[in-house]
Amino acid sequence: MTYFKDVEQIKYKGPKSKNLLAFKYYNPEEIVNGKSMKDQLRFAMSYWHTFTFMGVDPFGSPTMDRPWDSSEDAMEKAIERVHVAFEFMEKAQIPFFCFHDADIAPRGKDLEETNKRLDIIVGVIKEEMKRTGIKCLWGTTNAFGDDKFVHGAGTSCNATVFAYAAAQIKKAMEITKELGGENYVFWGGREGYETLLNTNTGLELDNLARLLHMAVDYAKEIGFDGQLLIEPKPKEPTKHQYDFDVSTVLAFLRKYDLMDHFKLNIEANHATLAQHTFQHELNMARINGALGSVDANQGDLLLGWDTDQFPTNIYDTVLAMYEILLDGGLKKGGLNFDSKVRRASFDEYDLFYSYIAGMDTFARGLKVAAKLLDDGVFEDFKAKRYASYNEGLGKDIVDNKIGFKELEAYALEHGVTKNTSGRQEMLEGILNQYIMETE
Ligand code: XUL
Ligand code: CO
Repeated sequence: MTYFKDVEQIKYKGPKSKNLLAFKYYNPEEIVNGKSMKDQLRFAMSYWHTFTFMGVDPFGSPTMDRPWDSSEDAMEKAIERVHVAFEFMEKAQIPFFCFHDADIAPRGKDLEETNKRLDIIVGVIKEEMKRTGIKCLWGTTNAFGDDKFVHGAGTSCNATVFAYAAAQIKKAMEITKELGGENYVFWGGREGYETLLNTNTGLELDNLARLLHMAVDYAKEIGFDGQLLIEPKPKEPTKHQYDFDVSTVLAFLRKYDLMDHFKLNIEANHATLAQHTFQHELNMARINGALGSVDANQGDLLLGWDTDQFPTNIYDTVLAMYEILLDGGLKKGGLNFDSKVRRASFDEYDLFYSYIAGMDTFARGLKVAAKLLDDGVFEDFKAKRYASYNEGLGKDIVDNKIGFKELEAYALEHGVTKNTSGRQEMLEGILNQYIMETE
């Protein structure tokens, strides 16, 4: 059964094309910075936003009446969604997908039935993967939606809920391995708190670390060699999420001796919710050797919540790709569109327009970032800006050769040299020029 009859595979037609169902900048085979765009960008479809989001918001009912959801039987519907998801990815040229267990199969009456259902759907997904060559970027479990997780999963005050969450993670890791997933993600859905009047934060954080150590051990036991990732987010659904931002997660990983086993999955809209830029979060992960993968989306400056919009802001994608290229590329990671169409964009063809817009914006971002790096625009400026640490006094500081007494003697004798301008506006002007002029 074909659901997108009016769409052939989306092809690159160049920036002058007026074809709305074509890529203007994403040219999968074009080589940028030594690799094809396809291999540089490693685009992934989020199963949840693309095939299980029906347009519900806190004020209104579903708006997306999908033709592939016509069966009354939950398993038949789930199977049809697999087929349409692969038709969509093939036509949109998306080489990877990401999923939660709950996205692909309906929950059963108990864990046993849920797991059996997962096995059936995983079988169908595997056939489609074989047919299309599309791969799994990462899997995860949904340990936040069900009412049992009302007080959290690994940080629940109820030990039986902790056990249930562990059982779900165990199964989700097994099926991610079965699907050849290159990473496994932990987003702390309800791992956080609303009030300290009823919360033992010390125990909750220790328990979260225990759960993650168990996951590390189990990955080793079953031979899952994918990268484990933590996805920071400061708030929503809880008022205070424990995995607040990159720096908070790094401190947690270091405290609990987990640094060797985890990297981070950085989401743009989570960065801005934490009052950081997307680039800041990528930068913090990069300089700590912990940049794993990316959830590509954008928020809305005027709204204070996680709007998960498709990324169309070229500045953000240039600066994100800049950090990613400085890190040597995405490696096992990818750009997962953790993005959803607006509730009013309810037509199924809106899925194509939104992915095309997101993929083109990142493709262009990649090219501009690669040119900025090639020409040494900001890196040469930075090298000169910090040149005082290359010799003499500065080199002694960097080499840890001197302390307060020697520094005081230096200051008393020499004072300070004249500061030079930071030239922010000049650099912003150059950035604009590259965005507008790069071929
Ligand atoms: C929630 C979010 C999740 C994770 C996976 O804000 O980003 O979809 O990416 O659980
Ligand atoms: Co996400």
